Amino acid sequence: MGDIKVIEIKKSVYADNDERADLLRRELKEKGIFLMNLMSSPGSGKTSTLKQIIAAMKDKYQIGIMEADIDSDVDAVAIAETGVKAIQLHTGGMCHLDADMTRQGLEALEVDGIELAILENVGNLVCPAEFDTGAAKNVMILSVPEGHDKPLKYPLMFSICDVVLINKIDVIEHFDFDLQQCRQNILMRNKDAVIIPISAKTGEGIEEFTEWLSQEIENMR
Ligand SMILES: Nc1nc2c(ncn2[C@@H]2O[C@H](COP(=O)(O)OP(=O)(O)OP(=O)(O)O)[C@@H](O)[C@H]2O)c(=O)[nH]1
Ligand SMILES: [Mg+2]
Repeated sequence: MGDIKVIEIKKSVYADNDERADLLRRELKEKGIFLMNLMSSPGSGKTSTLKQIIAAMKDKYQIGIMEADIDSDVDAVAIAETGVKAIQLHTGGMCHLDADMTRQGLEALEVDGIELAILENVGNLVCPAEFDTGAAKNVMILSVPEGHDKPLKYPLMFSICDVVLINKIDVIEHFDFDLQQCRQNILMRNKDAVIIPISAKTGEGIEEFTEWLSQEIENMR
């Protein structure tokens, strides 16, 4: 597919990212646009989970997706196939997006009319956690093959996320993954975290998540 819009994001020059993120959050709220920031390690299932979320919610909300990557447009192509508005953001080698970069992405997405905008952040558990994008909610995915100890190793990411989706639950029997221990490790970092086991392959748990998301969208209005 050759008609995917690809935006080369310019590196931010602003030191006051937290203030710029708060400003963006306020502006989006006034416009009635709910921005969700989706983060995880590479390959844990962000794009696959987005496809499930889109299938469940696209009849109810106007959705726009920003796919951030260092290079390539494979994720934006995959999302565009679902029929929702999708653009690819290239970060020029940077491993995260901050509020100004997110604003550049939203402008390129042309968000007027969009009710739910989702940013698939660059895949890693470190840098994206350090920069507030201005999103209304942060959601992360931890997949079963990564192991239940990740909240111990990447504390900041788990502490800033409102929801932790434990993905690839369909293959749990093949891994030494202790779901109960994982829950405890997550709650140790963030006692308010909503934890939902899902499978982006079978669709298990997706409804529980989309119900949470719909409720948050309505709460913002
Ligand atoms: N068995 C199983 N495989 C899954 C599941 N979710 C994703 N996968 C597979 O995991 C691989 C990576 O999935 P993606 O959705 O591309 O992961 P991603 O987080 O978007 O990857 P990056 O954008 O590269 O960081 C693909 O081969 C998917 O088919 C799941 O719930 N169960
Ligand atoms: Mg992806």
